[in-house]
Amino acid sequence: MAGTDLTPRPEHHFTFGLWTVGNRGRDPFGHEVRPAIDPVDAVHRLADLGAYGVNLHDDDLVPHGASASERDAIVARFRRALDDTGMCVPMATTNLFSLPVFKEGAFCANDPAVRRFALAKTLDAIDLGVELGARTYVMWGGREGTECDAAKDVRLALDRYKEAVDTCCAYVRDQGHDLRFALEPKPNEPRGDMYLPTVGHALAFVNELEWPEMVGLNPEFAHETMSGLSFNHAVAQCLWHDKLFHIDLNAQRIGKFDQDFRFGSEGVRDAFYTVKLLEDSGWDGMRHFDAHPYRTEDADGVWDFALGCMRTYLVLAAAARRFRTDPEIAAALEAAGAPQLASPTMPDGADAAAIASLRTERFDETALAARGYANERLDQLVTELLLGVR
Ligand code: GLT
Ligand code: MN
Ligand code: MN
Repeated sequence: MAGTDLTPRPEHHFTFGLWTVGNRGRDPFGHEVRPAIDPVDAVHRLADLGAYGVNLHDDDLVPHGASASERDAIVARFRRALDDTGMCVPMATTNLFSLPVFKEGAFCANDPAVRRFALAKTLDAIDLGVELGARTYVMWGGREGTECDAAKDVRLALDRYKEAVDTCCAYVRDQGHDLRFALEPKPNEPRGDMYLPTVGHALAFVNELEWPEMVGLNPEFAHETMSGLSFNHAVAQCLWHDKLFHIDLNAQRIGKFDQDFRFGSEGVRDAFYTVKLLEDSGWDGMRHFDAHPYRTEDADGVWDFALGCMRTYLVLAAAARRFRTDPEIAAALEAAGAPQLASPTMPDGADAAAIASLRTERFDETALAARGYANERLDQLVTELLLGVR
């Protein structure tokens, strides 16, 4: 909408993974098409574009197998880039999916030695994240799952998953770190079927943990959409449970591989309702983009991609503000009965008297059924809002 300021600024809390702008365009059928980006350059470029921070896997910054002195030199140089730009690292995570040793799983591998290796790698990565200031630690179980269901008992795998998360929590408590964990669900890819495939599965899993208050979710737009589910509903349920600890914004079409497209490039309605939800709820966390530039892009296209993610968020946030003030939308919401949902169904509670009174109440079923809810009008207004004519 003309007049809307679409300049990203640090106060918008936009963050990118080093692995997102650093994605080199490799896919299952083709090689890398872009050169590697130095993490220090990524920090500077993102800061210039108005981002607030960068997030990383252990191996994104410190190559696997680096010596302790190499690690310290790399971290010190990266730290200087953060200090020079004012950027921060709000979230860190572990790469438990690239190395061949994790081909059968990491926390849920059948071999206990692989599981112990995965846990040790994670504790090192937690130290790295905390050293860089991270307060959220994402756990995406990229290799936790199967193709051959005969090979792994799901109930035992979940026992081992719980054991790993509990151990990480115990370590963080013992160290006195100010760090919370965010589980990231995904239904499949790279495994045929993955554990904790959706937000609902992960929320239920959290309840079984030793310290459930330390563990929440990191839902990703693409991952819920792969299952054909509504991302904004998933995020809303996370908020309802007080479990939205982080969010991965990107774009995806139902029924395709994990596309990780630029935010809003597909599914713009769901993207709008997600932004509206985050803004209306006053969620004060990061707006993290876990997306990749198209494989068609050269180095310049990477920064077009990053700016595009942030601008689309700001466009949708502006649309959400107009939604709140548009009188025709307010009238349509009234006609839809949207405000009525805030009234309790049992205003006097659920004691015996209230239940007796419910059961003797007279309902005019015909009149109730005859009511129209004006959803067509409301939905068309949203369409026009998003198409920029309101
Ligand atoms: C990987 C994955 C993402 C996760 C990252 C965190 S790694 O890029 O595709 O969805 O969020 O581990
Ligand atoms: Mn993804
Ligand atoms: Mn993700």
